[in-house]
Amino acid sequence: MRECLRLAEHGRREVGNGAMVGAKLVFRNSDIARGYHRGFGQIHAERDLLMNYQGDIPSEAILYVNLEPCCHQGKTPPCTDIILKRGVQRVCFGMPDPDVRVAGQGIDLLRRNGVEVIGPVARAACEYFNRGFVTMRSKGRPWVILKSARTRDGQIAYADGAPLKITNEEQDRWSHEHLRSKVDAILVGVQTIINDDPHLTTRLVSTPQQEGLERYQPWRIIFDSSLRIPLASRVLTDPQASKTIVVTAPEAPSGNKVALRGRGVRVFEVPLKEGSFAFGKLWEVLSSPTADFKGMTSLLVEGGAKTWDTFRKAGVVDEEVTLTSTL
Ligand code: AOF
Ligand code: ZN
Repeated sequence: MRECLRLAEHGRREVGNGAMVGAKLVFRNSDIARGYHRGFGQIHAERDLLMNYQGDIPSEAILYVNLEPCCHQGKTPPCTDIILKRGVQRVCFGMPDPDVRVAGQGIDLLRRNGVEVIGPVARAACEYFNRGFVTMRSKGRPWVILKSARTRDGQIAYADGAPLKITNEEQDRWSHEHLRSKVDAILVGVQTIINDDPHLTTRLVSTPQQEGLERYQPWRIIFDSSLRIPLASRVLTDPQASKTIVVTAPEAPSGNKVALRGRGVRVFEVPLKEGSFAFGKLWEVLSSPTADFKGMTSLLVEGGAKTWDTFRKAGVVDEEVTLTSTL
């Protein structure tokens, strides 16, 4: 199952609002075939494997997969169809699928058709591995990491809002590699853009993780209810401007929306509720795929104080990372 997760890892950042899934066919302790879910809208891991491998499948062979095989027609056909058609007789799965279209029915269908189904065999590890997908399917929102930095005496900024550099280069490199590069989006409030004009990129990651591919750039989401964002800010003018999403209120000035959209920046409208964005609607917008947007399941909230507060008060923080100044 650990090897299924290793295969599944290739789909990280590619699967949009879906799951990372890997599969292996094992016969007498050796691998016959492998497969994984390569990206949003593409064939699932089991089908990938069974299309890679066209040979006969011995009855004792076991198909290992980290997620219960699906039995629904989604963007691709049900995995259970091809598993049955190809005569796989034993399936071992890591965790049940929390998607309501599957939710145990994949396993039932296989069993009803005489397949021996073993599992869940590593439920906690598999659920943690796919925590973005699991949180989205079970709570309707992404996995949220809140990252903050503070000096040893607890300061996060100067009182007048002037930028205060707290973390050192090594800490920044760490957060680019282990936080920013692992999430679908980085989120900040507009005041952070006004005060610090951050890049919000993964530029300190030394080598692209996958050879031959460009360095991954997560979405950059700016909370800006009245569209105060300066048009000269880095997130709107750098080469990754098309990976910026400004979340604003429907009543924000429409001229500003037009100006942002004209630069290739996405403007998502979310209604306000008691002065903050209505989270239910926000999640809906961020998780719903459109023609050129795959949806997302993980979010890194980088500040500032008001934005952290909004997320904490709403009880939607799954993980907190605080970097403390070394000086
Ligand atoms: C599997 N194997 O490799 C994956 C599964 O829209 P679709 O067709 O891609 O379906 C998405 C749903 O399919 C997703 O929510 C999850 O339930 C399942 N993903 N299932 O058997 C896979 N990626
Ligand atoms: Zn499937």
